[in-house]
Amino acid sequence: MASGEALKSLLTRALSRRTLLRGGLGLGALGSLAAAGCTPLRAAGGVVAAQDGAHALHAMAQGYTQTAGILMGLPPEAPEPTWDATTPMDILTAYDYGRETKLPNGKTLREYTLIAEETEVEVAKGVTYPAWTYNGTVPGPTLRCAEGDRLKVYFHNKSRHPHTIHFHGIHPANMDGVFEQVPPGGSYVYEFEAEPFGVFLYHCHTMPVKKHVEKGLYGAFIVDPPTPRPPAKELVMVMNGFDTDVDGENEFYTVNGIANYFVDHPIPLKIGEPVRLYLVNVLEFDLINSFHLHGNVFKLYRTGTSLSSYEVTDTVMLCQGERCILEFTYKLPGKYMFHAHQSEFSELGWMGFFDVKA
Ligand SMILES: [Cu+2]
Repeated sequence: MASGEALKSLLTRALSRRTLLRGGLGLGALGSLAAAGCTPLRAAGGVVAAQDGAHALHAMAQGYTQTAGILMGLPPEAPEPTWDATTPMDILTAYDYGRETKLPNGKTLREYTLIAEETEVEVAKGVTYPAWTYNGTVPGPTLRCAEGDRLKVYFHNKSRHPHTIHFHGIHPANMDGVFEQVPPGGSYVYEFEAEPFGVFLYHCHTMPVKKHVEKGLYGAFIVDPPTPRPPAKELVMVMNGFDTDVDGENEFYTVNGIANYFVDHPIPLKIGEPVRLYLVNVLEFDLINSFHLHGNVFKLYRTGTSLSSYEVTDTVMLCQGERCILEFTYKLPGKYMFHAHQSEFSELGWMGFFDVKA
């Protein structure tokens, strides 16, 4: 039988472990925390991060912290961010192709700068939200390139929390934005070859991921096929939501960041004009989202990874993180609605119009 003292010690240990685990601090992280102590974090490139205690603890609490490759400050060779879209209408047609140069092997190098910041954004008429953003908007820049391009993404964290960038698509494990948590003031350079072609997304992968995504750290990532798709009017819609009263549910549902924006500002289209819509779902909290087109049907290319395989429908349902390309053409003039086919979402802002004219 355990003595009173032994039992007390056991209970204390169990309790502190549970408390730590509840805070997200796993046993593996405890090891790295002890190893890191209060000394500056070191990486292959030398002393890089003298974090203050609270932020170091926060980063370690993610459980995945590795510091290799993390720099302090933005590397001087990083290009100036060029993303200047502000409204959902801007985001519909804005692409960030990065700084383009040729490598000695003839391949294209594209260099992008993404900066995580805390930004107050408008999410509905008269409603602002304290978001976490890449380059100041929710969604962040639509990064665009072609299959086979070499990409270098300079990520700098100007916020008070650790963040990363996790890209969907093929790349090495240390470019995946999971293990290398970038502390406040830190930077990381993601470098990989863009493949395969399709419509992807990027988002922060710091735990709790639910929080870091819901706060606004995401954007569309389009990889064009080596032979470009046929000409069309191209649009990008990122479907999301905002939990403005912090109750773990969305109060507003949007495309490109502001509820009902495309009700007030219908998207102009022309009769007979081919339209290609890159659709990304990053909605947090709700398991699915959808897109329904009125007065028409579309070709649905799931994930955009095939040029020939599609289905023809008028509604597509996407889980969080799923993407697709829709192609359609209007034959007749008029105002046509598009919206989530979850009526609740559409009533809370996920609705808009195409205004089709001759
Ligand atoms: Cu984050």
